[in-house]
Amino acid sequence: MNIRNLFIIISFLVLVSLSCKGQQILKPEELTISEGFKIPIGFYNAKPTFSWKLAISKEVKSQSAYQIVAATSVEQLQTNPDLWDSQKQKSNQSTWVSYQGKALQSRQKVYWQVRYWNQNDKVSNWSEVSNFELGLLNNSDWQAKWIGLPTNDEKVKGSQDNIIHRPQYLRKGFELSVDVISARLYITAKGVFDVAINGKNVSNDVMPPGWTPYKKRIETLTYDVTNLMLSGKNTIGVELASGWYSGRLGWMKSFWNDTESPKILCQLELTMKDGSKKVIVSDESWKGTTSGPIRVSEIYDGEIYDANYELPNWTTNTFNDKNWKNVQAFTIENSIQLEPKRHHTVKPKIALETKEITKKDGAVIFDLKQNMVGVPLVKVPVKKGDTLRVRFAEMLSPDGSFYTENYRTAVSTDYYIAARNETIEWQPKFTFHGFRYVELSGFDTTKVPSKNWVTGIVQYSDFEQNGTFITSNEKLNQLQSNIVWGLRGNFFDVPTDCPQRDERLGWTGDAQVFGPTSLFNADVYQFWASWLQSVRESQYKNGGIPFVVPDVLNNGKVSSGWGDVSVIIPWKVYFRTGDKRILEENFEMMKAWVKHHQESSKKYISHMNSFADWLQPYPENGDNKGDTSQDLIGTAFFAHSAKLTAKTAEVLGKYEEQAIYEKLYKKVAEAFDNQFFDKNGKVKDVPETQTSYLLALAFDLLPKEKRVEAKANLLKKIAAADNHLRTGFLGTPLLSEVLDEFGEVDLMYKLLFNETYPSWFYSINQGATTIWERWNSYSKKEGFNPQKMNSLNHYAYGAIGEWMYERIGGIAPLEAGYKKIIIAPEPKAPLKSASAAYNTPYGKVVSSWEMEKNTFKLETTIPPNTTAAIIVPGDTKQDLLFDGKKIKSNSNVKLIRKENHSFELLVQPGRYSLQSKMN
Ligand code: RAM
Repeated sequence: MNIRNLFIIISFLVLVSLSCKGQQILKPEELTISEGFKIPIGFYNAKPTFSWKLAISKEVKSQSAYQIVAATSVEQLQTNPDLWDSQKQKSNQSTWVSYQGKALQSRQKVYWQVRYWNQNDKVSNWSEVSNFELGLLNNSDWQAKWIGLPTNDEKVKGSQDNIIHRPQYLRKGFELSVDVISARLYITAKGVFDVAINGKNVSNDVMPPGWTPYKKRIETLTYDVTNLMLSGKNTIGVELASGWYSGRLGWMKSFWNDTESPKILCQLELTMKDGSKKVIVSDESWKGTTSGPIRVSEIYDGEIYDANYELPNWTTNTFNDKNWKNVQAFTIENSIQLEPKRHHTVKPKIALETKEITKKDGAVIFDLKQNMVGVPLVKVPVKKGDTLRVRFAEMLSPDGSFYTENYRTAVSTDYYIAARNETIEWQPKFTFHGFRYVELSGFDTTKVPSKNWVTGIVQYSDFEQNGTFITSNEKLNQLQSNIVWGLRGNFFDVPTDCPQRDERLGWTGDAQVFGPTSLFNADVYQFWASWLQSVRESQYKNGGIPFVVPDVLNNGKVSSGWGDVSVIIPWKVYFRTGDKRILEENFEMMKAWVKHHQESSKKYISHMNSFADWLQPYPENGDNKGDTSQDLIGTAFFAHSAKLTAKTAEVLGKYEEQAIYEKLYKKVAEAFDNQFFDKNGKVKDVPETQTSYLLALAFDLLPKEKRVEAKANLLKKIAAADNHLRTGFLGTPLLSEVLDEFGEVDLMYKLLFNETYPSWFYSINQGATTIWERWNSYSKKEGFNPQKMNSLNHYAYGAIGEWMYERIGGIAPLEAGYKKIIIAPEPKAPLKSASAAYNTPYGKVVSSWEMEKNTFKLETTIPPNTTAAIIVPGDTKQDLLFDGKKIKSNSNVKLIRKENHSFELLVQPGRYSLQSKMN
């Protein structure tokens, strides 16, 4: 062979290998564990699940197999995975794959990687190496003690004669003889805390550890503080306030639990350069004082900061604590489970600038033009001795004054007492407010107020947006914005009803109706999974679920439609994520709740107490509970929860139980029909309301023939209300579901686009920037609803979001977890276009449509490892165009039906551009 031929052969081989390389399947991306954690430290679960996404490429439609490896180090991972090698598993599962390796321990760090095979059995590259580190999983991992000062003894009184625990400042200095190479701080509080080491903040977490049923479980935080450690002397300092632990939660004295002095628990674990270990714990050796600058801090009432009490450098080595007291120390109790926090803490997420300022009676009002939740950051000139007063309001009264009646007894006012002439930069730490307006008084009046004196720091549980929804209609976009702000405002570590008045509690009914909508807007799986643990822990022995979780009302009472959160949310979360674990974790709770329903019934008719169709408009009886019969509501939810429990049993492969609950559901449905409906599908013996029909139809409680008649009766009721809704908390989320199922999308559009009371746009027309508690919380004409229970940030009616995304945007799961997706938008006037995007567990789905004269155009993206049914509305006598050409079935697209003014396609992952003629 001559040199030239050799050269040609070598060039050929190089080219072949290069082109093969080009075809290499891209590595899996976005590795997460359990409910979507990225690279957590202090992780809560020693038996995690693994998820990954397939990269978008022409070569990858689906996964046919995967391999996961896990090891104690990166080196081991690549040579000999010492914790787990799943081997090649033939499976299309790329989400929630259970770890099945060696048992993992507290503090353990695990490195892991995954690769997959595509539909043609071609293997991908290995993913990047990911990792997680476990927290302290058992109480026995703690050597530390609960410590604090006996603040209860100080007998300081708050605004309602409640006991106030002055915030405590706790510190400890220690010396290290060897340098640190790794440091972990494990910490929590009976109360809320902020921690610093050597003068530096450990994190920007807001009011950790958050709120759980403290008598059963307190969450712990883990921080990597390696970079904060010094050679030689070190100091740790913790600020501690009562938070949710010992305050006046609940609007009546009988609910308060304000006598227990707050405490902290912390354990700093150090690995030294020479390999040795050292542990610094909270114990009797710590010192504390209540003579620090935060004089008072209360969730409802606000914070008082007195700069005269400042303790410069108190978290550094230079501070002298000889005048501080010795703390009290208490051994940890076995009855309270200490568990790593299982969802993200509250964080400062958005900074809102002031848009407008006005002067009023010597004060200045700052308008952020958005109702929000969090704290103000004030940068204000003050003079020594001044008391700066910071007040809040969600809205102004017509005369420009502050509307604060709806805060009820929550004083919601912060104070800053100035020690020097200066421009301060300050924000309260252990309280939060719900507001759009901030009023300042008591500043240096020689200075001219300016907008930058106040910034709104929006705080909420640290999740990211997961879905987007935008249309050609401004008011609908405003409604979407109001829904998202309702979510931001009421996901403050737990789901709350409202964020501003003397309540802010984890109302179960509100969570039940809004949960599904929240799952579209944000990655809140962790948030719900975590709160459901609190719900389980709060369930009464008789299976009852309290009104609020954590159960600060502690009155043993239940309500139908509220307690059903225990069944509905696990099911909805499962259906959106496809993760069976949420069902496994909650199955026992569901069964116990259904049993409680059963015990509250006679002959399958419920007599359970209920808040009923809470805040229904125009109640004939004038009651907040509306007109729909409580027994009817209770029986409907009894049947529905039994049915969802049956479905859960089926998913979990518990077929005997499935049969039991199916039978129960049928029995209850039959009793419901006999008791509340006549033979013409009309409500009998109890008030005939929109909600009674909605419950019967949504929960499938009538025989088939009667459904049609019941629907006709529902339509009559709606027509009699001048085509307006008459639904409260329970009925509203079912309106869209039922009208849609029965082919009444036009009517649903009508209700959604109604401008007059009661409707969603009514509040928008009155200037709402969040969802209100009442359909008529305020009107430009009549002012505020005279009832004091009048929150302007209450997410329940935002439950319409679910339908907006699924049917206006057009994205819904057809199978659990969006393994099979349905893209079926309903384009109707007055909309000209709508666009939705959602990050499913498999990747991003897009559905974006527009109407141009009579041409309908749809752009959609379907992620790898899923399939989708696409329903395109249009005149089926004319052609459906795909990428501008007449559609032809191929391996990616199959036209499976053409009827009823629509085309139905079955498609593989990819991007599709479709076009039809409407007539
Ligand atoms: C009020 C709130 C809350 C509701 C209960 C029944 O406290 O409006 O949202 O769930 O009542």
